[in-house]
Amino acid sequence: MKIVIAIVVVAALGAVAGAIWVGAGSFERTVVADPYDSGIHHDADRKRAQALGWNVVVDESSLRAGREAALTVKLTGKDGAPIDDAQVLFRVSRAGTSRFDCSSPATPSGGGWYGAVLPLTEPGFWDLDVVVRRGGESLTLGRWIHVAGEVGEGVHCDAGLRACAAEAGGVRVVLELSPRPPAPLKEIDAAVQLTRGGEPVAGAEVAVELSMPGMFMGDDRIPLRAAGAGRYAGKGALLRCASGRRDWVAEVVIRLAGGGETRARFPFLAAE
Ligand SMILES: [Cu+2]
Repeated sequence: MKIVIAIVVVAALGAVAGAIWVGAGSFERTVVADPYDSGIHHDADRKRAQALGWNVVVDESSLRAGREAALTVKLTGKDGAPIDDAQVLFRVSRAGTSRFDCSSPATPSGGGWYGAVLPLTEPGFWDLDVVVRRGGESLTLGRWIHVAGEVGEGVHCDAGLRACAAEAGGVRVVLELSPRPPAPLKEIDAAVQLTRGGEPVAGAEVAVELSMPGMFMGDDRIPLRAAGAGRYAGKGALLRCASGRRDWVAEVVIRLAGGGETRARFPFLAAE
């Protein structure tokens, strides 16, 4: 009797798995075949961009759903040299609806980076058109982008598990640590996004200080380097606590270009 039930269960699971697979497959086809009006144009532009050596890379690591989502791309030319003198426009939309259509001119921030703040209000896949104008050329480069869920906020956000945001001196600070959670004696990647009123904060000096509340763990400081569009990133390492404690605080220390220092504290739990 038990064997019969097991066979039925396996068969049922098989049917479910099949349904999911078929569903995912047909979704993929629909999207790829979707003949949205500029599709043919895109293909010609893609070839022209290849001939020119132009390339657009979207920085998805800091992309979070929200009314003021910071979207940044890097534009490069032949041999990967950054292009800073282009006019760039972002156009975003979602498949099958015009409800989310929006466009915005992007602002250059050096090193080939261009950024704009757009309402990417829902997590998931979006279509991005990057319209690049430069020296008589005007090309539209299409990209699929994945927008992650909203950043957590407040004292209960564990920065070891997700991106967390805090306000510090009028600046919105988003911290991301990886791996998740950070492990002692292993390399740790820290990335910080700074915005003020939705605008990226450039030219700041940023570092992440790792400490344990009420316990001196030595100076553990990760200096971050500017990565364009208000983003700062760097690598460091987490120490191991001899007492076995795992509760750390990552404190983002920001020295603003106009002077003045501000700090934001992000508690997190390290891996065992
Ligand atoms: Cu300790």
